[in-house]
Amino acid sequence: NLRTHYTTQIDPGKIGDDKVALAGWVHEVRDLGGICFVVLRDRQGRAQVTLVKKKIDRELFNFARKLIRESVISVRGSIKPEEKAPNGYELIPDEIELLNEAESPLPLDTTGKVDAELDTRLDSRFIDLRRSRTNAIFRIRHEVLHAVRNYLANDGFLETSSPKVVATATEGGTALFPITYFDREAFLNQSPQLFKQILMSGGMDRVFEIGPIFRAEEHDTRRHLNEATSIDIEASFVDHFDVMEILENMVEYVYTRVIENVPDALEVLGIELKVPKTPFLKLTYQEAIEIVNSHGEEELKWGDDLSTLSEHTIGEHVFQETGEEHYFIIDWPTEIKPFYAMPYEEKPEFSKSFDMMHRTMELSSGAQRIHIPEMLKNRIADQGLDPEGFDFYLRAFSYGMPPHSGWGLGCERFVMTMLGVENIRDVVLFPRDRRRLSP
Ligand code: ATP
Ligand code: AMO
Repeated sequence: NLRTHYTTQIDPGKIGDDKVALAGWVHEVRDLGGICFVVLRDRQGRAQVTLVKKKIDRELFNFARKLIRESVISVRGSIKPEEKAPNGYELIPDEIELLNEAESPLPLDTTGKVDAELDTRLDSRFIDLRRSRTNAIFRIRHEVLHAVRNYLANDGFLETSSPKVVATATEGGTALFPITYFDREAFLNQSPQLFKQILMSGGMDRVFEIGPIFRAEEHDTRRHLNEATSIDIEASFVDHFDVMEILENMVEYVYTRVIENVPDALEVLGIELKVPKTPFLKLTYQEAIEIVNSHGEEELKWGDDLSTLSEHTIGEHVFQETGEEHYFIIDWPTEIKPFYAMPYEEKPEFSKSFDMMHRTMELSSGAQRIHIPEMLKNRIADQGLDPEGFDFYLRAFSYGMPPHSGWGLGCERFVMTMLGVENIRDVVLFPRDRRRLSP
């Protein structure tokens, strides 16, 4: 066995004379002459391997002293409680096996002592991931997705997958990536939107998907990716208020699970996470633009989309008033929402749509959908799209489509706002943006 435990799985009080094996990377070698410490690092943490010259085989001692940082080793030996060592123990080795030697110098410092530019870190992501901050972010991201799946499955949602190669656009406004599909032109999908709606006609009732979305947005910002991960739900026989409730409760649940399950990762990042209070404040679009206009930095007219600056103005305003970072903006003008959003019967210039916002940016959009085929066809045409291209979608509405609602939540934005990370690329293993196609 190369490994019997992770470094954090050892309870020095419980492990007696049993031999253990740890495996990982040489984080540091401290050679003090008469004593040598090798700090071994694995995914979960660190352990101190202690070699006292007088008490240990001379050859093993000399071998340990010469280990090159970031080489891969497996160490077998016995555990001794030691309060000053990480996790309260040290490992006295019988054997150190060098599994792979690292070259030096390293492309990046892994100890966190020397900071590197994001681009340098992304170019060498394999080694960046060995830094404790990066490691913590991705352990938290895992916990977020795990909690999302748990929450939705427990709430009766079935996990589904939709095609990523498609023939049509869904989200007007953002461009598509064209690809060659045999002898035809096709596109990378911007959203599971049309497919999750078709599933409602199929009687699947409540579905969710966690998957990639592709958007050929040319802008280079800290919160846009060209390939992002979307958490999507769609549910039948419910309205937009019902799915907003699912969303806020899910957010609350996910924060709670992260605090409970990965406190050590939060500690590495120096974050004291606060669970958002539900229900989230609901501002109407009208109220939102009034807040912006009353702050005087910008003048918005009814029908304008919210700029980045206005999102910040409203976010700060809400935070000052409520102390909370999450809120909804509801009842958007029908004309600035996608064709599938349901207008209010009595005031069709407003739609049953919402955005879920964080103080700093939009996290999610959703709506009750149009389930009446004629109305949907007209809305597609109104937005300058060709209804014929939507045949495969529209057909699902003519043979018994229930009223339904749903939302899409950007996974990366959810994680970055939770952790207060400045750049969205920090929460993606291998980000795709305007300039980056490798690794
Ligand atoms: P979504 O597109 O998912 O609705 P989003 O937050 O990406 O959400 P966008 O419509 O892309 O929304 O942009 C929202 C606001 O961000 C826009 O009103 C625009 O002012 C601003 N924005 C978009 N691109 C840029 C950019 N390159 N630089 C600065 N601000 C931008
Ligand atoms: P929307 O276009 O608002 O809605 O996208 C939903 C959420 O996905 C995230 N997102 C992105 N994150 C990073 N980079 C991008 N380029 C990017 N684009 C989108 C955001 C955004 O709020 N079909 C609807 C959802 C629905 O109505 O169910 C949709 O796609 O967090």
